[in-house]
Amino acid sequence: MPDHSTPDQPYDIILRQGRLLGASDRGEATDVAIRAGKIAAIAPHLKGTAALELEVSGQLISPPFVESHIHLDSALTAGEPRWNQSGTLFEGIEIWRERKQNLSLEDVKKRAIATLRQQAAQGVLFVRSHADVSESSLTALQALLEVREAVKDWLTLQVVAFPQDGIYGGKKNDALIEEAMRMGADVVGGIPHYELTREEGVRSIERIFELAQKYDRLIDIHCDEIDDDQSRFLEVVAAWAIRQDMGSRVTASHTTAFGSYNNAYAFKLLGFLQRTEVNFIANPLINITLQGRTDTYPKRRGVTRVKELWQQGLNVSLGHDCVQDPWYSLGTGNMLDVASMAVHVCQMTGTAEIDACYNMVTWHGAKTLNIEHAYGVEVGKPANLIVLDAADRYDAIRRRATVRYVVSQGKLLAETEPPRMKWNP
Ligand code: 17E
Ligand code: FE2
Repeated sequence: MPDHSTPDQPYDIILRQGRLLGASDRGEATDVAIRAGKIAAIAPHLKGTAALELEVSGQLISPPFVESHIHLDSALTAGEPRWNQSGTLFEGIEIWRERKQNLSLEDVKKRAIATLRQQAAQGVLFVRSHADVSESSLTALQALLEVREAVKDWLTLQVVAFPQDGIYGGKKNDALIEEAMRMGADVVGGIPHYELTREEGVRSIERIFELAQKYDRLIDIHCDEIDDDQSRFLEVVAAWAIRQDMGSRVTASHTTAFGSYNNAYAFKLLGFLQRTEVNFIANPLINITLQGRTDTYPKRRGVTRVKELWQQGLNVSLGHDCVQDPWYSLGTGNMLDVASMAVHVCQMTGTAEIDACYNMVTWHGAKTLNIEHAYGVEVGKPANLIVLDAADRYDAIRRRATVRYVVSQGKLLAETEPPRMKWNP
């Protein structure tokens, strides 16, 4: 790779001797130079100078984490107005229904930006957030659209118009989701398993595809987020994706019922899914806590078939889903927590499987968000990268390694010192 630095034209930043991760390699020691917001050069030893030189030998240089599924409108509201005592999805929806009666733009924006800062400091620079649009003032959506603009110099935010109470669960909801499209939501959402009837669930999927076509938007549906083995909306999503030939623009989130389907049906469905390019998002932290609540023992894990989908070559990414909200009172926004939980809950413990879980919070997330063209540490691409205090993917996940540096759009956005222990025997 040519070195374009001259004494009159230094780089902005040079990272020295980090292990640069590609999607399918283990990382070779190299220098990476950044100028004017772009990756300017990558070579084993760059000669130029830079305003900021970072010695990162032995550490990983990776593209940033991608948070493909979170609800920023409800983030940081755990306990308001009350705690979720049953731990179910449905009690969460009821608590949120109360909390969302007194949303203001300030309230949502403040919590969303605080959450995004927490994420970005831990290396997340691309986020897809759902915004509940089944509340008649559309405050959550308006607020997240304003946040998308407010953070755009350091983080890319996609906003999904998410009809939490169902498109047909309230008289105004259908009009509200269409208004959300006109206001500029990036993605159409849905929740077919929570529509009042199976038929309305199917109809909601038709409506989602119609809106996506009309407004030229992506699709991301909360699909079959229940342990009910009869919840079979994923097949409807697959059918529409095949007919409309828009698979890679479509995402099925959660699909936890897939973990409860009988194998005869699941294998047939896997075959249909392979005729699509539908993306999948599992949220292992939330799925393992919300699902299985009606079981005694044996108790199901309530997570979709991550390993099998991945083995079949389908695109699977992982999300945090919640940070301190009515569905999940824990969470810090750390994507390595999410990847670690996937390793455990999905039994992805083989070496290639652990590496895949890392890729599910990086490259696969970028594919889900349809931002691959601008993603990756490659010459000419926007200079977004992180440096992890880790030797490889396995080490990063095992130790939830500290994200040492976060470079966003060519600038050093955040630095964190790894904790240092003093041993006094
Ligand atoms: N709403 C929903 O339907 N499912 C979820 N997992 C969350 C909100 C967090
Ligand atoms: Fe969700």
